[in-house]
Amino acid sequence: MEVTNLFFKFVLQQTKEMETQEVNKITFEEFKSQIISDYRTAFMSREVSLLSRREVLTGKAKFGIFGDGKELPQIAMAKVFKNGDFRSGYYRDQTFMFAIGELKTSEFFAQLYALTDIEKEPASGGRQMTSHFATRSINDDGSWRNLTQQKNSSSDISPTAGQMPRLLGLAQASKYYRNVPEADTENNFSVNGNEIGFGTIGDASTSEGHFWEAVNAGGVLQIPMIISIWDDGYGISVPAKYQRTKSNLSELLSGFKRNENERGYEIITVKGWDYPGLIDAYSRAEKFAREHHIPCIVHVQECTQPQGHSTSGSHERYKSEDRLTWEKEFDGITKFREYILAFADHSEEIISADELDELETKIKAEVKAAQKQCWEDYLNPILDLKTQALNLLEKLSSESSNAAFIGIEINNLKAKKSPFKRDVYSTVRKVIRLVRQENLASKSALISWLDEKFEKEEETYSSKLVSGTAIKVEQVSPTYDENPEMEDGRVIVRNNFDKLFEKYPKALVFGEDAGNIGDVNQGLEGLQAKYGIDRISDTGIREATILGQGIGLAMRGLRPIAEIQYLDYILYCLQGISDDLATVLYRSCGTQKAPLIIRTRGHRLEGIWHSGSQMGGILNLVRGVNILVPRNLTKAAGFYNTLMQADEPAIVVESLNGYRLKEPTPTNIGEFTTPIGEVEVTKEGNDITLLTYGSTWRIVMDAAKELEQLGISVEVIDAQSLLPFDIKNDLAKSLAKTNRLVIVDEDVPGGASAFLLQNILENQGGYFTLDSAPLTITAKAHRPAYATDGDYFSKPSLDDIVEKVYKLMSEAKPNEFPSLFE
Ligand SMILES: Cc1ncc(C[n+]2csc(CCOP(=O)(O)OP(=O)(O)O)c2C)c(N)n1
Ligand SMILES: [Mg+2]
Repeated sequence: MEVTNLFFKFVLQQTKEMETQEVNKITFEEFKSQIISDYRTAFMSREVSLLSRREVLTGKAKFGIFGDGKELPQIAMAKVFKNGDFRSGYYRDQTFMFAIGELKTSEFFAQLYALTDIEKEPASGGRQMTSHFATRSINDDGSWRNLTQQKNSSSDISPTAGQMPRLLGLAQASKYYRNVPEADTENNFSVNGNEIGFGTIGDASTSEGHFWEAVNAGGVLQIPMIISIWDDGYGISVPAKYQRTKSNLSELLSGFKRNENERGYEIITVKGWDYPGLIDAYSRAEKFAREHHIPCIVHVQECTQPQGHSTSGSHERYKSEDRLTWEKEFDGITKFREYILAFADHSEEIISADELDELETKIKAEVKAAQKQCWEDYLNPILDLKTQALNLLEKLSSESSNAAFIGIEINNLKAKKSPFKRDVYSTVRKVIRLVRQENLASKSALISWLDEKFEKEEETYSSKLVSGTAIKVEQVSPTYDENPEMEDGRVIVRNNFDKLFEKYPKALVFGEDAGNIGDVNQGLEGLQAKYGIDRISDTGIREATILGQGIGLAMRGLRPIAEIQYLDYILYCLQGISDDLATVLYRSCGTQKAPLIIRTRGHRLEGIWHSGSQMGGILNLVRGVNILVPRNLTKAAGFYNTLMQADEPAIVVESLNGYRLKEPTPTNIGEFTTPIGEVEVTKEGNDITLLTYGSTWRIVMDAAKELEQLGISVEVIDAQSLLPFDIKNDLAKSLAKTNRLVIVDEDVPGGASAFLLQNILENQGGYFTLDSAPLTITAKAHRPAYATDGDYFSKPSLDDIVEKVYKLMSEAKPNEFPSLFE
């Protein structure tokens, strides 16, 4: 009788919220095999953690951070995770990944050793540190896989809570697909918007602003998302009382709870060692999220960390004896075992203690075998590399007059039983330096071997920063009537967006004031009324999660345009652009993409937080994202048209003071493109090349006119695309003619201008054609002071440009251009 009580308690809990369904759907036999299989997964995952830590401590792997102590909740979460669903989680989730069948033990070890074979380490091809999980979303040619037919995990990042903003978009995509079904005609992304975004986060990481911003936004959006908090009471060594106002997180979060009157969250609290309780918690959460798009928080309390935080230290340093004893007693696997064996005490056995012991022994052996095989898979190619190098080195040594020195290097390398590739290559490179004065066939053979290997290693470690599609989009110039109508720039970009939303049902735009009023500068005016609130929408003031929404939506096949109201405020989401968006393709080794367009506006306004020109700072943090700085709104529209045909992320910085300037209206709105990675010569000249971009271009053009009057023939080039910059080396061509270079921008000294200089002088070899030292004319190092005069003294003015260019020419040709101020 008692037995059935236990069994039925389980079944009832599992179906508590499903009153319409028949209660007893599974038989005891099925229940038994489910339990044993779950125990197997949990125990296997634990064994992986234990063995992996040993691998780090014995020096075979560099660092380890594992999911021990969080096994049971993840097994419960995996049970409700269906095809089409997406995870956005963190480094503790190995058990979940095992349980959904998207991680093999061998793959876990492959990542631990940084094995670079994408087949063996599919999450990142050896690029990511251990426990950074991912599934494959795109094929090798960049096309989408059918994400509804597989279980999906967005690629993990290390910054705590960095996964939260992205989670929003992953969940919001379901709502979008449910409301705009024509966005998925290929049926690759959604089945009626039924997919859930599952987020996981550690308790201490909830101290981050990203967490609260994402929770708040998710409640506003009412999207199918389940946030699980693995609460083990610590963030490395720092306990809950230093992390948050109230140590009980669900109590702290209770203001977000929904009630009869107001939307909000379903908040569920459960213990991390309570197997049936966890199954119940997740089956309830799933129901709310999947069918009703009600966001849920599952606060999993009393998780443990059997091995402490990571391999970097031991938790005995900061946990009390009592805590450590409690953690042993309430270890999820110990408790699960007790739960399973308790059935026998009540006369109907699931498995005996002896059988369970036997199972454990078997699992340990399996894990060990997988680890051993993986270590060989990792090491053998390097040993092979070592053999190849040694053969070439020995041949060289036999011919070289430096044989004695080479011999030492050979012996050092031979002595390394588990070498890194670095040991092999470094030896070879050192030997090449040793024989620098010799001319031997065996030396040439060694050099060719090294070149060939390095080409492959370049692919292994440095490929897939971008897909390369953006620079390949077919170019279509804007066409004009004979007497084109002149329109405000904002109307041109608005009309272009109108065409894009008509053409691409996958396109949506969201941001502060983007919906109802159609953005503060009215570049989206009237479009919400035309395309609906799902596609053109307002958001709260929350740049980090506006960005995150965009990343998640893009990862689910949509073409989001995230509005960051002003370039000055992009700093709030620069972390996410840098850590997450810019690295998606690279860190997943080309298996995931997020072609998000960030639309913003800046340059040449007035005031410390309203002049947005921090381009150098941005440029240096977001490699992997296109940075486009159109000088007018036609150019901007062209960039959007190009980007929609490519699959790369981009930031488009529109010119804030360009919206009310008149531009001729193209006849092929929505069709013309602005090439990415190409500069434009906007005025030809012979004496000097002036490179600029964005709003400064207009000032430079005016300065160029005046300089012409002073007898200086200026070639003005608009960079327009900073990342990538000038792939056709047009600057070098211009310098070959003018032999003088001036770069003008309104960033700080050494900002974007330094980036451009490096490109031109070093990459394009521009240095060799210069007759004068290159000059940068930039803003001051401080933020620009307010108003007209603040601008005049903070940023390069027409006077500054004219004088500095003149001075450069005067130094070169004093007779022709006498000094202005002497
Ligand atoms: C932004 C950022 N700050 C600091 C770290 C270093 N760090 C890694 S994990 C961690 C503690 C996280 O604790 P918690 O969220 O409770 O997760 P747990 O490891 O306990 O599961 C810290 C501080 C980081 N990865 N990212
Ligand atoms: Mg913690």
